[in-house]
Amino acid sequence: MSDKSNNRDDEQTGVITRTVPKTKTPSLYKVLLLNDDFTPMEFVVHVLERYFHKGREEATMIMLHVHQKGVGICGVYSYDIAETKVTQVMDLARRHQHPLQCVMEKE
Ligand code: TYC
Repeated sequence: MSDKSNNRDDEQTGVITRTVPKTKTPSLYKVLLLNDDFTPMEFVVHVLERYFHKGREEATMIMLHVHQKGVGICGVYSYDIAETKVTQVMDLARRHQHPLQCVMEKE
């Protein structure tokens, strides 16, 4: 840590104040859906509407993209939000016994 003792407080009171900013911009994470042969298309559209706040049209476009290309982006979030989305999707898929896979990936 490269603190400099060049603050005026130092001369006047002997108190050394931190001059190096400590903040970091938070990393962002993509939440991805993976294709499989069994999860119904309508279920994937529902997931995109419910957890990623997509309208029916955009949700259908993303679902078809995943169906054709194998993977697609649902959204980009901070770590905690992305993790929650992945858990919610995986939980719903498991409850409906669909093999749908949802993962997160650092941007
Ligand atoms: N491939 C699936 C089907 O033909 C549909 C599907 C789309 C599954 C997207 C998963 O992430 C997915 N029923």
